[in-house]
Amino acid sequence: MSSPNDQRSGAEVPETTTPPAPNTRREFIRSAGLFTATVAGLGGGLELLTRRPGAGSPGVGGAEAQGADAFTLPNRPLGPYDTNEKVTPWAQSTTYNNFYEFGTDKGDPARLAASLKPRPWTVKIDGEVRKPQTVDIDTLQSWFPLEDRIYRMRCVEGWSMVMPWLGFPLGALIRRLEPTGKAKYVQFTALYDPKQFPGQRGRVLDWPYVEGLRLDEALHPLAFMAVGLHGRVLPGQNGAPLRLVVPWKYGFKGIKSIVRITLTAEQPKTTWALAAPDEYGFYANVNPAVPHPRWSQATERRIGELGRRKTLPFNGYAEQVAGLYRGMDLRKFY
Ligand SMILES: Nc1nc2c(c(=O)[nH]1)N[C@H]1C(S)=C(S)[C@@H](COP(=O)(O)O)O[C@H]1N2
Ligand SMILES: [Mo]
Repeated sequence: MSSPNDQRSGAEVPETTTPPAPNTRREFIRSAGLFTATVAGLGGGLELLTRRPGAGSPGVGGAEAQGADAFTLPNRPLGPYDTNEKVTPWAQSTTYNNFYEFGTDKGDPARLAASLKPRPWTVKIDGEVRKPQTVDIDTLQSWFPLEDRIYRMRCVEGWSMVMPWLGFPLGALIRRLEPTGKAKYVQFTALYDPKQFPGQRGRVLDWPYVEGLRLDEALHPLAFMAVGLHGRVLPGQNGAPLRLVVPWKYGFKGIKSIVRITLTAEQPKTTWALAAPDEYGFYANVNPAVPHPRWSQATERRIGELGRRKTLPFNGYAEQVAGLYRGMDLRKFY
């Protein structure tokens, strides 16, 4: 991101990590403490969480060669929001991470993630909503059927991955909270706890990490709250127990380990825009035409691939999201 680790060399991805024994959806629910709630409360959602052997999935073919990873990919036809690109193996998506609460090196989050305790966990919901409340993470999860989403993720540093998330649409959560007429934005706050996050013992960023979206962005069907990855409970290094995923924006918008969601009338402050306002804006839509002040954004390195590929406007989601920004100068609102 800023000086500590931008544009590192190509040799950072460890190749030795053994994936844990693959879970089925059912095991996912049980290990997340969700099984009872799901059976009792979700009805039709249960099918989504249960593997259906034999159901064809064009997107999974490319992943079969990845061994254990293929086993945990969604056993279903691709949905309208999924990419059919080769999924980044678990061994890479869980060991090459940005999560400065653990440290600024890509390997720090995986090395130190055991100090993060994702249960018990509550999320405070406040601001311009008719139903402010503090809710336990398992209760919050039980409100929605879990869905798979295979999304590209493009970091502002110039690398990308393909991530098979498990979670629910952010819009479903927002609507359930009933925003007031004054609500125009959503602010997200990550956990502040230096006992769990060794990186917070230093001041590399202004803690806690905060992020935000415009309300219409948050309601877009692509905006997603992840509680799982590769069919498993979300690992600490990827933002357990709850993280935001906004696939058309640079990765730093995807705030991890969320403890508070606030609906606001004013545009909220966001961590990287505060840290380096000339480098990172509130919008942070992936845009190959707008270079970072210190490097081009025209191309990216897909983790696991040699060479670079072209970066696409809105990270390839222009057809779905460009309408949100009609009339805006995307060079000014970066
Ligand atoms: N709380 C918090 N969330 C965060 C970050 C962080 O440092 N702290 N880093 C961001 C950045 S820069 C990226 S690219 C993504 C990386 O997500 P991943 O490690 O799951 O791939 O998380 C984002 N979310
Ligand atoms: Mo990033």
